[in-house]
Amino acid sequence: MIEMRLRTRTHPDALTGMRGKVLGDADHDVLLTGPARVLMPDGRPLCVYLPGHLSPVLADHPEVYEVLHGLRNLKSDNRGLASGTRRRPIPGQQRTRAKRIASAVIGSLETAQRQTYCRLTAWTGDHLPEYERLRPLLRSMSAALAEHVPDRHAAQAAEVARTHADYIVPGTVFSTVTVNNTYPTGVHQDAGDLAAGFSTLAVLRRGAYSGGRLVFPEWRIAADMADGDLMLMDAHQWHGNTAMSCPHGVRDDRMRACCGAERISVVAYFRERMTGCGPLAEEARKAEAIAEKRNQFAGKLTEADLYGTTRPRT
Ligand SMILES: O=C(O)CCC(=O)C(=O)O
Repeated sequence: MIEMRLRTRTHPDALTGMRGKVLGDADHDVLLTGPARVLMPDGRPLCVYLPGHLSPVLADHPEVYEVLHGLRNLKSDNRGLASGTRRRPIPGQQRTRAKRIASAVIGSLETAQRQTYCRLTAWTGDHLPEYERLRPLLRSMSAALAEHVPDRHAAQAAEVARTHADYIVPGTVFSTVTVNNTYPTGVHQDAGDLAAGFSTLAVLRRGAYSGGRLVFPEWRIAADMADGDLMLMDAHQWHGNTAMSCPHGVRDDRMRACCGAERISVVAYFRERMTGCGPLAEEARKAEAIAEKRNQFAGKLTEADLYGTTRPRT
């Protein structure tokens, strides 16, 4: 494996202008093509690229692709800059929304704004056997993190040990997984994952397409992730993808329907506020109590009535 220490970075003003943008090939100078460890100028790891690392586990477990492919119709308008657009206000609501993209969050989530209890995401709760079928892939990703970035893995494992087992993929240091299907992410930084930990990103690829390279634009480094490739990465650094195209065009429907092109990225990580969650059954009781109050008073209650005088953890 080659090791590379970066010296130069993109000027902050230029980087600001890139936020939310889908990148092009002019946004990187170095394309990683073999196993590589890339360090930032201060010695912290930016990424470790492991081409083909997951090919054996994907070959042994074809069901993993089937489950991930099955998630392609789950859309999200909550990915902010990663959607390649800016958030827009929703009339009459405090919430904002970005473009709808094929991005699904599966696994566990902590409390957030109006979701005042920890939980499994809706898909996960409804499809537990399918979620469990992803374990071989997730275990292999977690083991690679332990082997190649042991200090970050240890920091994450320590937080996992403080978290109720209901929320952790057994045999891994992951609580949560984002699965993206065939769209280029705009330049963004991930949020909510453990700062002292490290993120892991796998790619499964089908059909003919070009682009979709994973780029760290501040450092002008990229990888054209092939099927079975794994990137261990600091997701708090700006990152995004180059535009994707296939012989029939660039739109998502063209990519899938005409070219049979598919790029699935699987981002597995630990959400740092999961440590504050009670057992799943206890959190589910909280959720039921709130739903019951809502139903009883059908929209006549304030947040203080529902949650008490102080706002619960968000
Ligand atoms: O698909 C990729 O290469 C990047 C995915 C990503 O950055 C994300 O989902 O946050």
